[in-house]
Amino acid sequence: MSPPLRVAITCFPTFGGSGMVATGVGLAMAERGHRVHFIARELPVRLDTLPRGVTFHEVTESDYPVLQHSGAYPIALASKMIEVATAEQLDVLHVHYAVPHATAAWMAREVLGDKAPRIVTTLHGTDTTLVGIHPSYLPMTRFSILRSDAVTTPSAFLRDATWSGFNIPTSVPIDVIANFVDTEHYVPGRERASLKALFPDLGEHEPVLIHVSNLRPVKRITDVVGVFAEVHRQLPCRLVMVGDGPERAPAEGMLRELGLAHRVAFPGKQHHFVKLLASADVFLLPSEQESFGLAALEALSCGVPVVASDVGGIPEVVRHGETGFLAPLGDVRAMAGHVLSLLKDSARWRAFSLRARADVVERFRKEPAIDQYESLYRRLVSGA
Ligand code: GMT
Repeated sequence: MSPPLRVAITCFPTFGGSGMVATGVGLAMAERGHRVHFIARELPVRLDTLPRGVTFHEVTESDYPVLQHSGAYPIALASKMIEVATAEQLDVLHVHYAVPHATAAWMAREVLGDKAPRIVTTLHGTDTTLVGIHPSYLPMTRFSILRSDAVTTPSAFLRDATWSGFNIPTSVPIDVIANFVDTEHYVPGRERASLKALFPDLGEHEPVLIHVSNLRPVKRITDVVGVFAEVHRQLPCRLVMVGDGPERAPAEGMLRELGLAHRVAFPGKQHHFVKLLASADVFLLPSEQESFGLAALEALSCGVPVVASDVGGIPEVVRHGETGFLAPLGDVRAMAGHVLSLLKDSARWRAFSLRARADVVERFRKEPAIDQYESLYRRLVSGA
């Protein structure tokens, strides 16, 4: 039997898919008996308990006034990586989201020399499509990606966007390891209680649409509101917007202007929202860009059909006409039409729901994804 690995994982600790995937990988590796260290600014959101085999290392920065706004965090992070790698004799350092994590990992390796762990960089989306290719970050991000021992993306879309966006030859390997979902946690289970808690006057058969995100511009929150308003015009319904972010206030304003504010709930950031999610009828994701769409995957796992924009990696997750519908970016009317086609035909909705769950169980279970990460780690450590 191969010896357990010593792995460190770096991610953003905040709400967001990259941190959730990173945490899921780390916890699953620990369940398999590996020693796992999380290195981050704060305890990652989904790491609310530290199971056996898992340690958290907080990156702290000097509060010296001169350093304010200096962007010295990558240096503090690299220093912590060096400390942990040395003390724990790490085999692998797996960073999620390239900016600035892949660069900090490269700096740490320069210092550690022969004793450095293998570096795996998992790109997640805007680190390639938006932030990483911004001229302020591009040269260092490209360099850090190229200096990683392995690079992974959650979708073929993001692999291709990385090759083209950073002008990296396609001969440079990028492994696609699709994001995964805990299908035992994200289970179908329709009940009205969690919806009634948000809408005490909810009618017995009144449909509920749901959206979950960090409510940033890339999610096109006004399109979520637009789709809801269009559907509501033809079929009275409700909308739940889970999460928080800069687009919340404009969305609330738009809903007030439309006279629909009372039909929409904003419960804010939620740690445990699976019951709410599973009880909704349709999940909306009209994003401008999405390397994968983890929230849509969680909805599908609960048997909730998804209506989304046909962009990025979403078509790799949502099967158009089978588990949900895809429409051109910004086509609010088409999306509303798709939602209505599901809500007005219960047999159709049920067929989509069953297929959604079955497709997720077939293609996006956690264990096969963790097998892929584990064999990637083993391959790097063995030097093959
Ligand atoms: O780049 C971001 O928007 C942040 C990132 C995150 O941390 O949530 O989201 C990206 O990574 C997720 C996990 O792999 C994907 O599910 C999201 O689609 C992706 N977001 C974008 O591409 C906009």
